Amino acid sequence: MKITEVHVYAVPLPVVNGPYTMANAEVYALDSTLVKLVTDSGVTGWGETCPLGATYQPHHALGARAALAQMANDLLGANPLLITLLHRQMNGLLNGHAYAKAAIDIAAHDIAGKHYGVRVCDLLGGAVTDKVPSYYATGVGAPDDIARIAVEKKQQGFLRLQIKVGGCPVELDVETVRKVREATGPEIRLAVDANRGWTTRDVLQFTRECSDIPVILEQPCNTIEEIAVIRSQCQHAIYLDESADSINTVMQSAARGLCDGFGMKVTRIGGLAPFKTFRELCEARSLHHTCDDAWGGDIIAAACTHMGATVNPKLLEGVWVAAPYIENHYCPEGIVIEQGHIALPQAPGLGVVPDEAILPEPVLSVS
Ligand code: 0XW
Ligand code: MG
Repeated sequence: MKITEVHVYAVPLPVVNGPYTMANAEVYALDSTLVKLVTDSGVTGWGETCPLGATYQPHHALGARAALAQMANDLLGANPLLITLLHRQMNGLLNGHAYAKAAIDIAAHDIAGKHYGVRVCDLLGGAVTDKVPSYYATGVGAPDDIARIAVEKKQQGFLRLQIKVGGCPVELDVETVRKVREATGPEIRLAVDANRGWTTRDVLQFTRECSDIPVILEQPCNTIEEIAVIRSQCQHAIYLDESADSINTVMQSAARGLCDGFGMKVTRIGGLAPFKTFRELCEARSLHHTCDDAWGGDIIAAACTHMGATVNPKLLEGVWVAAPYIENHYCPEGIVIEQGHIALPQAPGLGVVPDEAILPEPVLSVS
């Protein structure tokens, strides 16, 4: 099988009831990149990458499309079924830019599933469930507002909540987390995500003042080095997110005992094939993790859901998708969250297909 066409689309994703607020950013709309691969067998596959603005990570939409433009011509003729060779070819064409290569990887998995007549989760080793647990991430906000949202999400069936903190005095964060815990009770698992926004001093103050509340601290500080400094003084489990930007970093962090898990994104690590390696490493060291992405529509949501379905339930922290923040899905049978869970698509491949009639013209097409 050979890739005969590569098409790249820029798809705007306005945030419903925006902005989406984090310690270091407020976003009102995202700029997603969709990739369509056409093969000589007639099978097509779709991928997506959608950085969360230009500051969440060293990724941005124009960079993704520039990286794809850099590789596209040379990917013509490649066999998308041979995913390891495809990654090596991409790495030989462009150093880094894993978040862009991930869109090709996801489209290749979509093609392989359709070609073999199996779901992407089956290609990834097999699903343990057809109802994949999701979780909801609040924004940063006033303590009473966030507590109210937390109660709403508990009533909607979410069993895990991620409370955004940072970008404000840590005393306010303490008040927010305390009010959320009082409002939602012990049955809701809580992660507190500072998105790199806390200092080591903030972490030490939070962990002291909230030592009675069993939350996960996700990416509390900007760097792994800062987290290493406070790790032994922190009463709470720590997950790395933004800092876990490669398999190598994951291996080093696990070996140094720097974390108890990860908030991991499919595109940041380079796609579903590298994420499978990450999943195996976490299983070898019993490290909990999510299967998320920064943002994106139904294609990336389906990719995260397929991967999430294959993770050992003992270790899966949930699959975050942007669906609750997206009004116009570009896949008619899009990914939706019901009672805190996502129904695993059952059709071969990703199981979702964009309606090309509502997509804009491609910004790049090579054949
Ligand atoms: C909650 N997420 C998975 C979605 C947003 O992109 C941020 C991210 C996180 O955990 O940082
Ligand atoms: Mg995070």
